[in-house]
Amino acid sequence: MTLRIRSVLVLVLAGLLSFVASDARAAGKTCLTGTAPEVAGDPAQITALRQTIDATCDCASFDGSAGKKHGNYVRCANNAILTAVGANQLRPQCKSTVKQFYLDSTCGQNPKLHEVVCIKKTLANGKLGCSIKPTTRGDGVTPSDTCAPSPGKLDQVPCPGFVRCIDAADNNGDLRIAAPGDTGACNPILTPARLLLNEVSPNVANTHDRIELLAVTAGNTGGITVEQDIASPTVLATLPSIEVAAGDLIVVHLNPGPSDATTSETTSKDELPSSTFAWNFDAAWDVLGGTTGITYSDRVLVVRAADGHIQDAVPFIRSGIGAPPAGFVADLQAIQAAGLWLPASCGGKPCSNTTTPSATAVSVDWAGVGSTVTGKTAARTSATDTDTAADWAVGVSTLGVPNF
Ligand SMILES: [Ca+2]
Ligand SMILES: [Ca+2]
Ligand SMILES: [Ca+2]
Repeated sequence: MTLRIRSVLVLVLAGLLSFVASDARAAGKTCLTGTAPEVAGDPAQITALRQTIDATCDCASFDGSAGKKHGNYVRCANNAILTAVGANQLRPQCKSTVKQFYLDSTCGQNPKLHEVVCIKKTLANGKLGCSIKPTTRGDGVTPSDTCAPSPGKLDQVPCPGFVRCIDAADNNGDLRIAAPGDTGACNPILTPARLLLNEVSPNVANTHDRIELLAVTAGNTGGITVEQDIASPTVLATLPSIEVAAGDLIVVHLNPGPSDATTSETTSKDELPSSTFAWNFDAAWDVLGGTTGITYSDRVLVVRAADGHIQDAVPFIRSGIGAPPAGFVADLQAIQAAGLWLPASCGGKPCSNTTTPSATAVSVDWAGVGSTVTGKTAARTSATDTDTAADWAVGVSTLGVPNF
């Protein structure tokens, strides 16, 4: 009798638990969907996390060897996901959504199988899917047709050049792979532009600071960020998708003000003309940055590619305010160690306030810049980028036009 009551209790409890569990699963489906107000923050949080993961877990370095297998890649991504959740930078409901981006990747897969991103469309219902499929057998040469279409039933398209399903198949950029927003075709492969920091106005009143970037190669700017500091970076701006030509200038308007446009130019340099928006430049791409300005002290500014690699880094100091703080010195040492700034050391030692030359002496001094949008700026003075302080000087603003 007692045993029977216990069994009933166990059954009831099990039922309750499974009810709670299915309820939790339902909550788990609300990432990017649903009407809860916090859902609106998901895309920005996921985008920021993807950049962190790309910078931390370099797909190309997971070559399928011991410790560098697909599982290691997914674990690397998942660690970053859990860290973000712990820091309230990702809602727990989004954990599995983001993890799936990295599960569905070629990173670390067996190199003999020549895996590829494969988009699948079921013709009967138009449903889209995407997975990673081998293009050869284990001998590395015999073709495998697992991503071939099945006439009348299945459209399948391989997307060579992509390492993740989400990058290849999410055509409308809503972070989900689904019809009708997505088509079942591979996204075009965009060549990223390479940008240099070209001119900076870091001390404009009301933090309407300006950063001019120079495209040294043609390509797309989508996802390129401008950041302040290395060890604990602040993202000042994330560039929209613009097809730029070599030599094009981009002016980033931080904390946009009363005479700035309210959107960025993406189709032409005079899309939002200065006749309407007085602070725009008709010969440059005007792009809106975030609401945080540059801290006008001793700071490293960085241009970071969408894949996480630093394209350009420049250490700026403001002479007259004393020796640089430890955070600046460490950031300077980091870009020197990465080969992004010269000299590589100060007399053979990491540059500091006590070395010869000092951390200050190898950095660009931006003291003397103006406090209006037309005031003096720090700018490159030569077309040759030597990654040294000698490339820069403070002078009359040439924002929106070539420096020399
Ligand atoms: Ca989509
Ligand atoms: Ca413009
Ligand atoms: Ca300029």
